Parts: sequence; C-alpha cells; structure tokens
Amino acid sequence: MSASSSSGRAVAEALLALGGNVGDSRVLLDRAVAMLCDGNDIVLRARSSDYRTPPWGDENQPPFINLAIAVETALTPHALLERAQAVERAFGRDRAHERRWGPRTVDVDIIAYDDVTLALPDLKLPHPLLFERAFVLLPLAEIVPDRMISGRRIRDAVAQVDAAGIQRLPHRQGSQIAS
Ligand code: A4P
Ligand code: MG
Repeated sequence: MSASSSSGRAVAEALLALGGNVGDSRVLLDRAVAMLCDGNDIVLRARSSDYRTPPWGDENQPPFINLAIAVETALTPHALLERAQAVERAFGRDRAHERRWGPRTVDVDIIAYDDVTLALPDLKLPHPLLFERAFVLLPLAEIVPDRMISGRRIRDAVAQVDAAGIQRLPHRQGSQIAS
C-alpha cells in the first residue's frame, strides 16, 4: 500500500538507475538527477555514489558512469517513465540514432515502483534485467540493501553477480548527495 505525503497525496517509492558514457557523464548525471527530482512530484530520498562500470551488452564502447536513486513520487508509473524520458531527451538522447545497449548521454531506467508488476511493451516492472546487471545492483545495494524485489533481497543479489571491473568513485565536490 502507498504511503501519504504531507499534502495527503498517495506516494510511492521508486528506484531508478541512471547511466551514461558520452560527454562528462558525472556532471551530466548530476544534472539529470537534479532535473528529475524537482522536489514536488519527485522527491529524492537517497542517491548512491557514482560507479565506473565496464560496458555491458555491447562491449565495444567506453566505460559507463552509473548510479542509483530512491525517490518518493505521487506520479503513476507511466507518468514517471514519461518524466524520465523527458530528462533523457533534455540531455540530448536521440533514440532514432542509437543502437541497442550502445553509447548514450543519459539513460534512466525505472527498476522498481513499490511492488508493482507490469509487463507492457513500454514499461516492465520490476526491470527485467535487474538481477543480471552489476552496474544496477551495486549502486542499489549502497542505498537500499534490504529492499526486496521479486522475492530477492538486494544485498543477496549483489553477492551473486559478477562485479569485476566496477569501481566506486569518491564524491565529487559540488555534487548532489541525499543519502
Ligand atoms: N522500458 C520498459 N520497461 C522500462 C523500465 N522499467 N524503465 C522501455 C525504463 N524503460 C523501460 O529503452 C527502451 C525502452 O524500454 C523504452 O522506450 C521504454 O519504454 P532504452 O533506454 O532506449 O534502451 P535500449 O538501449 O533500447 O535497451 P535497454 O535494454 O533498455 O537498454 P538499457 O537498459 O538502457 O541499457 N553498460 C553499463 N556498464 N552501464 C549502463 O548503464 N546501459 C546500457 C543500455 C547498455 N550497457 C550498459 C549500460
Ligand atoms: Mg533505458
């Protein structure tokens, strides 16, 4: 069941994973978090460190910077996805000229939205590749180690994934940290 915000609106907890490997990714991702978490419809509750991660899926590209955030939101899952995609567009993502799993400025995936399950073409929840991706699990384990998703605890899932080559980066001066 959803909790209520101080204004009385029902709020959900959502977990989001962000990544990018084009441009100054740490700066761009910081700005993307700030744009996404407007403090009104989407409130930032926790933000992981940045991680430098080897490219997954399509290995012929530069390393990524990845991070995870936990937010509270009064938006529906689809409204949250629209907001995430608006942020991707604002940072210059052009889906028409990208290859699957290829380089991108800012990618925002919704990993979980409360315990909602959806299997629609445009929105699958929880994210179906979550447990295969160390670049998602390591940042998540930093902020919500005890969160259960699909019956698995994040801290247990992270212990079972290959995290070779992933590097947790020290905080940058001036970056936005909520955790
Ligand atoms: N979509 C469905 N469910 C969701 C969800 N839960 N959250 C749909 C977000 N989007 C969801 O996404 C394709 C479509 O998925 C969207 O239109 C949305 O409606 P996309 O971002 O264009 O990604 P894609 O490249 O077509 O495929 P995919 O599988 O979504 O790629 P990802 O997950 O974006 O992966 N390696 C490292 N180390 N770090 C990375 O961050 N990222 C990718 C891209 C590849 N390798 C990486 C990383
Ligand atoms: Mg994506």
